[in-house]
Amino acid sequence: MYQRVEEEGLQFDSVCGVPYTALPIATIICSRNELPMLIRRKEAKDYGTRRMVEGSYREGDTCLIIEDTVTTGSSIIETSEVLYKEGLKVTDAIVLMDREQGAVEMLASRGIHLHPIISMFKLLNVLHAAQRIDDQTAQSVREFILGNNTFSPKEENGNEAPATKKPCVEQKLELSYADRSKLPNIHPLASKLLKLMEDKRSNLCVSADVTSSQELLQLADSLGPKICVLKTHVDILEDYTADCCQRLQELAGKHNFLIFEDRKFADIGNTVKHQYQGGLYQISSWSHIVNAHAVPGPGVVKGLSAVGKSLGRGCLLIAQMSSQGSLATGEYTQAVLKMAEEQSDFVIGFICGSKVGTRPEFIHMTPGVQMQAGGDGLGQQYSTPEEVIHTKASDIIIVGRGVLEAPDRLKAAESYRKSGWDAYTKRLSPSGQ
Ligand code: S5P
Repeated sequence: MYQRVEEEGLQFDSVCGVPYTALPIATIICSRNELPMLIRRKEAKDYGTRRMVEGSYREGDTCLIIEDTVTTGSSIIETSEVLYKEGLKVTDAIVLMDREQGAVEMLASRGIHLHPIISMFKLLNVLHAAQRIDDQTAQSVREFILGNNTFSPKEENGNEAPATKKPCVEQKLELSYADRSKLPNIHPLASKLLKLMEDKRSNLCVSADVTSSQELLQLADSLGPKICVLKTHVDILEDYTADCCQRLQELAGKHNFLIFEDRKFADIGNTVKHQYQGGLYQISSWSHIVNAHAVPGPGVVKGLSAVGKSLGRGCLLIAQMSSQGSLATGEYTQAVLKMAEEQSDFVIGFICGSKVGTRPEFIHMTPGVQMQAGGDGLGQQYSTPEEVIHTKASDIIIVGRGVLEAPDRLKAAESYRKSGWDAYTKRLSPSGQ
């Protein structure tokens, strides 16, 4: 744990372990490294100074918190609040094990950067690979964790947050795109996307399903300022040339959006590697994001990652589909989440109908969006931007014909951008209004 403190170059004046389990850990760290240690009392002595924090400190000092495990982060918050009362500052906390049930986000919202040494999902993978736990146990723990990412006031060590703090701790926390872009374990491409979304105030991806290169480029140039992502189906262009994608990249730079080739890879690793890198389209050379079906198993992501990872590309896994009768539901969707967790160095999120995963590092993109709910007669099902972003808590709306078939595409894109953004700000506001 101290090695991590040094690697991160954390600046602090003293160290405090969260009582009680982390006290011996903090003691060893302080003793070995000759650091000043503070002890937070859980109850004031009924004699002597009645101080709640013991040790030598000055007002304005920064104190590093040490903890063994975190679930929601409420024990760290409780300790930091006692330290604040003494005039101390808390900016960082080191924890051995993050159970991934919301602590990183909860603490980030209070200005505390949590540095976990290991996470529950990583631990599960290690134990599972070493055959120390069976498939069923690993899966049921994963499901429990995914289904229990709430900000309950109770920590795993039994510590209850003080009664007065409960409403605050219980409140379901929503991180902004900007906050998520700064999360410590986020993929650089996901971070870039979340940041540009916040900067451009846009969670709109336009699906440029057009058949001429000129029209594609014209769309990219005119709608560029309104969008965070431009989604393409390059294989429907009737006049494709490499120059078209070169120019598309220039426009992505000019208007600060990402390109997402909606190729939906679905073959064995070795085949998708060729399909991604080579052939006529050489997708990996120009598309920031691609997507894949999980149906072939993890090899499909491995194959894509072998090509795209070193280029800084990212992949979305298709966890659900907007089309009627889709088979991507229930256990299949859960298995996709697991696959994403296991390859989060290349998977940046999901194509889905609603938020499916709890990790704020993952980006949820939802197709099948129009201003009015309904369908297209060929199985497509539409929800509104408000439903997708506010009710279903997805991050990005993908809109094709809603924009392409409008009499004024720019005006339509602006109204989708505004609806999507308004739904997001409503979701962020504490009252959800
Ligand atoms: O489940 C899905 C996944 C995708 S990527 N449903 C979808 O509709 N899509 C894509 O989103 C689809 O291929 C199309 O390019 C776009 C939706 O277009 P629209 O015209 O129906 O908005």
